[in-house]
Amino acid sequence: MPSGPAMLLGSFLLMVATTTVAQPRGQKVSRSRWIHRIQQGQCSYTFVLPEPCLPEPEPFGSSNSLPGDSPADPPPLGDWRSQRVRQLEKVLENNTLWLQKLERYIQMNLKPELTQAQQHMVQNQTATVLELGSNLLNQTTTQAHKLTNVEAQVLNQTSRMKAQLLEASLSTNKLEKQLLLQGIELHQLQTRNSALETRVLTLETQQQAELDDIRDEKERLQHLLGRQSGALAGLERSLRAASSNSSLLQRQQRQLLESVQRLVQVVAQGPASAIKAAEQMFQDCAEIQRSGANASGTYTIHVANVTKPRKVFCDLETSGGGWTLIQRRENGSVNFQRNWKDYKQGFGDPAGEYWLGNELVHQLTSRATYSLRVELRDWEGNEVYAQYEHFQLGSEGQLYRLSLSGYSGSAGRQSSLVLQGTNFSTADADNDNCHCKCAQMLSGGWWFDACGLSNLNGNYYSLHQHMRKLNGIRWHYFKGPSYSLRATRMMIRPVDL
Ligand SMILES: [Ca+2]
Repeated sequence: MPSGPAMLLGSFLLMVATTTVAQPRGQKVSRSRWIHRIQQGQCSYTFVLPEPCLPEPEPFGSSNSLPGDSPADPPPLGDWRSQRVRQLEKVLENNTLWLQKLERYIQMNLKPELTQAQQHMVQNQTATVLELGSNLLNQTTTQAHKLTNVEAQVLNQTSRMKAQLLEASLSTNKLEKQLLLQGIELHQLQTRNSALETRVLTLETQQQAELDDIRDEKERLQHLLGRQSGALAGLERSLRAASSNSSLLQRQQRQLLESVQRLVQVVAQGPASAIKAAEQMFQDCAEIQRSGANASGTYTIHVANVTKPRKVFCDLETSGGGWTLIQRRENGSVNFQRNWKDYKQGFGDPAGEYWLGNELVHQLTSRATYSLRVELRDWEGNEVYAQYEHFQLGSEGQLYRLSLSGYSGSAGRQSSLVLQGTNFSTADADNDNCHCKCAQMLSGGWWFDACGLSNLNGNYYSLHQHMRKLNGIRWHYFKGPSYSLRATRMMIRPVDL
């Protein structure tokens, strides 16, 4: 394979031959110089060549002619040609010499540069190889160092683990020994336990037998106790009858005294007021019933400490009769949205809807022990009642405080009225246990607590409008908190009827 400079030289020679023989390709600078460029890789070479100088051939027939010779003979054609060939040979010789010179020059100038470049390349490569070698050597030593470190660590770990294994095996041996000892102890305990169990069993059977004896004894005693308590109850009953008889006698004596006083007054006033006095004799419906009346209806009563006689409705049939109605709702004909004074004095019609009045009820219930019966009817035709064994109303100074006890009846599993210590409230007298004003929110006058589970004096709502009414006629344990009832009655009678 030819080397780079040799190829360059070949190209150059080819170029010279081309410029000499064929048409010049380069750029003409002057009359006597030619510039030629060659691109070799990244390098370009520029050559400036002298233009070949050719002697002008003598014109054919002009040479060797002497002046005055006329007409001289032209030279022969063969001489002119040979002359021309000689001239060309001379030119060729010149060019060859010049080329040889050029070749020498190139050889002298290019060779050291080439060898220098080769040496330089070789040096560079050697330096790179040496650097790589030293790097590799460094890395190898580092790795070897790391390896020795790791090896040392592994050896340390192994020795530590061996020591631990040894310790573990020692402790395992100890544990095995302890387990063996414990097993022996456990066995001993089990044998003792079984012995104890048998003893306990025998004791238990003995105790069971004793227990059975005791139970028999207890049953005998209970039987005896039952008989004795029966006898006691009988005694109590007779005692209560005796005491009630005595209180009834006292009461009748008092009433008789009052009647005598009134009769004395009547006699003193004359016969005109005799009929009126007869009406004033009855304090409540129970007395009217005792006097012989047996039909429910409107009657007139005169309560002690109450100046005017009052018309009331008496129920003389329900559950033994003798009931004085203190409240009745049945059709919404009377407005129950009233003030304190109205509820104190009473309002409405005794034959229809009405409220007897807190003052009168207070006077009645403070003279004798009364019971209360509340009767309720819903829009589906169900009728229930709530009965309280004892009912008493405080004075106006006590805000007509309610006292109830002994609830029974069918209007719910428990009372919808708070039994003790609830004051009466109206829209203009807030005596409830709420920060709010229950009477204003729920309407009517009632023993609101805060604000309680009932209000039989609420707004009256007709059928289909009675649901979801918080200010209606409510009794929680009968129909829930927002069902407005169809009809209600509240009535009282003395306990010792
Ligand atoms: Ca309040």
